[in-house]
Amino acid sequence: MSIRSILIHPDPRLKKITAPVAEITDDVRRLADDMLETMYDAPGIGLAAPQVSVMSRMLVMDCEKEEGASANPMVLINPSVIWSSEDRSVYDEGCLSIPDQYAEVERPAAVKVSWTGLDGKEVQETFDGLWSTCVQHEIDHLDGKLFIDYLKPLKRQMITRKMQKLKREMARS
Ligand code: K1U
Ligand code: ZN
Repeated sequence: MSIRSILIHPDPRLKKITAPVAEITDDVRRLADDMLETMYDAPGIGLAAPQVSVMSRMLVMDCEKEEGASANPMVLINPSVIWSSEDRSVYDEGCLSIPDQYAEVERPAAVKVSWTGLDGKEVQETFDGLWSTCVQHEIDHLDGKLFIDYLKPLKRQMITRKMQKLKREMARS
């Protein structure tokens, strides 16, 4: 397993629609392990393949936050939302590709998602709470969408400028 580097916004790869995973190969299993290790190391509660420069429809997440609870890593291959609740909820979202920037985003409170597991079996599950927010945020990444795309243009522009400055500073050091 190895930690992969996470792309920072703005980057054209974070704006692209990803391609479905055709077959679960050793490369896909290795990518899943690396993505989980990268997510836990960051630390984060989710990570989508394009954030580590792989343009495939795949994400990992673990939103288990209970004190003393054991890890609950999930790997979703070719996920899609098949039902969204009418109820909406607001969460102060962050993104590993937009470090240290947070903003409230409103989304459906619950979603039913279908995906393929690493064992090749089809799975359907309904998520709510932070799991629901996270899975929607990660599926957005697979469709080239960032949480800042839900914000007013001025706020989005302000965050993008901060990220451009951060990338210039990172390039210098
Ligand atoms: O996709 C990503 O960039 C990961 C992102 C997921 C996410 C966070 C909040 C709402 C929706 C989706 C993160 O994990 S940002 C870091 C973060 O939220 C966190 C880090 C450590 C502990 C708890 C949360
Ligand atoms: Zn993100």
